[in-house]
Amino acid sequence: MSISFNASKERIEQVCREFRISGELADITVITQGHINTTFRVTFENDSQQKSYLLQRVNTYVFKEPLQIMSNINAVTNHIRSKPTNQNRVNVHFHHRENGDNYFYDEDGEFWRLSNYIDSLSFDLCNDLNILRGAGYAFGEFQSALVDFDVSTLHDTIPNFHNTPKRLEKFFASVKADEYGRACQVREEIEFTEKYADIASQLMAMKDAGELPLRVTHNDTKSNNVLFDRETGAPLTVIDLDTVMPGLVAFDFGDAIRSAGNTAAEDEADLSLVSLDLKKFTAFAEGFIQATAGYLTENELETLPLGAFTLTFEQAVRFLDDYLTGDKYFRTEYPGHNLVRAKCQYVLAKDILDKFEDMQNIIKKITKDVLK
Ligand code: GN1
Ligand code: MG
Repeated sequence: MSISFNASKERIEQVCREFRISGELADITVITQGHINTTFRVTFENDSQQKSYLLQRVNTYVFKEPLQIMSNINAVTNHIRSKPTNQNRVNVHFHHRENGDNYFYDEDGEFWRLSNYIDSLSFDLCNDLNILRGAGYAFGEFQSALVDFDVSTLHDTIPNFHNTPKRLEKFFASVKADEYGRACQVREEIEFTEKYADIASQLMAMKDAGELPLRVTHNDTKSNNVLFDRETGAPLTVIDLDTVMPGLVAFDFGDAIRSAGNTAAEDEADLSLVSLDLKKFTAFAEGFIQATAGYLTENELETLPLGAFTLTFEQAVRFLDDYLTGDKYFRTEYPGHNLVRAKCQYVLAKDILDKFEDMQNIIKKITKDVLK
């Protein structure tokens, strides 16, 4: 049983007991996916029967109001549960403590929560087009289930999360301050950012002009945030609802393409391997549009490719900003990791731009086929 992420076995056990988990602690495994929260699979044994749970320490540097994220998640998942759904669906539910809270602050002020563990498959990088279609469908279905949810009741847990112009403003301030003396290493990336800042700001401009509706969006639609059935490959549920907030459809579609449409990993160091795979793009878009076409506006459908560029570009800027400001936001595995991530995302953003027309034609064709 090896534990890193500086949480002791004793602390982990103490927290689980707070959530009224009984039995003998049999195993703790760190789940390394995710760059923000710290996640463990904890297994307890009762009468020779093992049962696992998912334990998370929420990063309160990123999520300043963890109670607000719990409240958003509760509201949204209750709404989804009230809807008719396919038989495959599995729900994430948080355990309560004796006092009724579904969270626990330990004596160091760390915020913990515990949920059921779903035995399933998830993919950081996937070449199976059926799985990608399923991922598109799952994220689309998530959004359609919330189409009648009152957006204004959600807490804005990370204000301006996908406000690209705001992200750019902060980035250029970091370049100017150059606190760690790293800006000289990334002149090319800074220039690229300056050059495409306007295109990447178009989505927000359309939102501000009332041309795109605010909806309930997931906002962190990485491919590994969909769980699949181990046997059938059917999507089971969408996870990681911490960033559920009011947003644009293009955010969810775009961030998913950034992640699932890449021919390589998010942090691939060999940039010659990084590109947008139009087959993956098509598969994801087919699933997504099938689940949403009934209500998406023409503008929304039209801005899906722009979402793919904008979210990839924004992510490049966020990784590079974190590199320039001392790697405080995203967890890194080695020095310079955020720089490697940023370069990969810049190359992908450029390739997405080069394939813009192809993407537009694909979306048009899928929309026509689905709506027919
Ligand atoms: C973070 O925690 P994780 O890995 O699901 C980040 C996303 C980024 C992503 C990049 C709250 O998500 O916005 O797109 O890393 N989450 C937050 O891999 O900032
Ligand atoms: Mg996340």
